[in-house]
Amino acid sequence: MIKLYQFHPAWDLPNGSPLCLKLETYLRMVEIPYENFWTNNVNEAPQGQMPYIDDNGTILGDSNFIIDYLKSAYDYDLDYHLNASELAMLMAMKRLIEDSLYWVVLYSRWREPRNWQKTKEEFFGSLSPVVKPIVASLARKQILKNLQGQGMGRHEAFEIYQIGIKDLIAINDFLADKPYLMGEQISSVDASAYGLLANILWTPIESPVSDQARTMKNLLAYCHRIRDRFYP
Ligand SMILES: N[C@@H](CCC(=O)N[C@@H](CS)C(=O)NCC(=O)O)C(=O)O
Repeated sequence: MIKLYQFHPAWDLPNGSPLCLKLETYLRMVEIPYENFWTNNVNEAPQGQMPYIDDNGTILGDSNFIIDYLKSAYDYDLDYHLNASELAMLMAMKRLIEDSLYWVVLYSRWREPRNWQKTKEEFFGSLSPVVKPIVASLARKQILKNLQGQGMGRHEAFEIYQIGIKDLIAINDFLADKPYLMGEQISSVDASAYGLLANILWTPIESPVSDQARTMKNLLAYCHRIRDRFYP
């Protein structure tokens, strides 16, 4: 059985990491049996990031490479019903979620002082009072450095949230009144979307982006639909 390594669950979510939640949701969508191994030790991950899997000795990191591996190893393609142009659309939407909106969420959690206290408590609260501030501030420093490197962190807060709101509107408009992003049937981009949107909607991290998401009826219904179906 696949061993899924990911961070410990956070808030009321199966995972507070959007990409860990994405992969767990994907495994549920394709009904491949897996066992959760919760750990905060990124040093054991092949690329130093979560999630990663161990499938009978095949150890693999990066949610997208893992999904590609699962497709060939288990001969199950969630996107089989899509044509080339739909697959291109799916890819663009996935990149928007994982390579743009993801960084806005990271900023809201790790950079904003009011939210940082909540992030710190949730992610590092179980550490001893001596170790907690040191580990938390080292992790924060690294994430802020990544935000600078990626470029999102170089903007003013209001610009970052403008980017995030535009991304959300694009997802919401693309979804429109379809049950899933690519239509009637679930596809791999729904796992990406759920992983991030659940982390925007259902955590105590406040931002103009979470405020906006909570007003989007179709998007909310969509997230509830996925939660009810795959996390009954
Ligand atoms: N491209 C990777 C990105 C994984 C990623 O960014 N993981 C984050 C959590 S959502 C992480 O492990 N961060 C800790 C770190 O970078 O030290 C994927 O899709 O799995």
